[in-house]
Amino acid sequence: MRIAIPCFLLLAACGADTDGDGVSDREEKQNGTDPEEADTDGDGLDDGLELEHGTDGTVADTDGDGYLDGDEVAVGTDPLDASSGIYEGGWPYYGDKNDIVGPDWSETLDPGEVIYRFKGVDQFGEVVDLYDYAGHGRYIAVVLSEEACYYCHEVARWLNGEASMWDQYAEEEGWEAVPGAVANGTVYWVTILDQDQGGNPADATTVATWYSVYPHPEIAVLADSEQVMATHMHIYGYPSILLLDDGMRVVTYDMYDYTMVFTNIANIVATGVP
Ligand SMILES: [Ca+2]
Ligand SMILES: [Ca+2]
Ligand SMILES: [Ca+2]
Ligand SMILES: [Ca+2]
Repeated sequence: MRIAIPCFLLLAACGADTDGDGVSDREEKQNGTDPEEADTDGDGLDDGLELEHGTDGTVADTDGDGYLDGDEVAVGTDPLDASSGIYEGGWPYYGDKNDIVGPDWSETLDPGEVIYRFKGVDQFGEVVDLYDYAGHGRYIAVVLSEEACYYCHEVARWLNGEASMWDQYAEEEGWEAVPGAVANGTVYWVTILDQDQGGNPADATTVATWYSVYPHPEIAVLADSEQVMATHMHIYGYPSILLLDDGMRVVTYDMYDYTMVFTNIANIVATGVP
């Protein structure tokens, strides 16, 4: 009489499991995964777990929704369903964000300082963690605005590809590449509103209204209902914009201005660095 012994009980029955991911070397070869690499596609799920979840061990984002299989399993969204994503807006997600040590910034927000971990409700009513923008190898522009800020509206129009007073500035200053860089994800852009038209704290309605006027698919609009960013940024006027690296460290701080960050973004498009 023969007794079938499952591989996980006796690997000798199926051959060695060199990388210890619960899948034998032989089976890995059949599956196309790497017998010497527990997480072949580097998505945070070991090859054995990929088999359990039915995901593709050789594709980091099996359903192509922009979120890694491992992140989806950790958060609880469906890694096999593109309509089930982490943020409805499709904003980035960073599984290791708790490892960012910060904030450690001064009143002047000098280069290299780690910014405050802001969380605010977005135009779809979801709370977004700013640190989810870290870890993707991209720079992040974070602009603090209010509804009553004229230049903030003009820049939103410009980024949306509508005629704006900014067209002329862009031509004069060499910033023409900025809207395209935001649209194609070369840089991330996050708009934070902390006041509505009447000077009251922004809320979910404020950001939904802003989005209805400027429906940019790549820009999260977040409400800072507690006005904590204004406090941390020591602002004296809107807009004030930060350019951050992918470790949430300040690259540039434009207080009551945009110009240095726009030059940085144009430089990133041209050379890869700000
Ligand atoms: Ca293995
Ligand atoms: Ca994997
Ligand atoms: Ca996915
Ligand atoms: Ca999904």
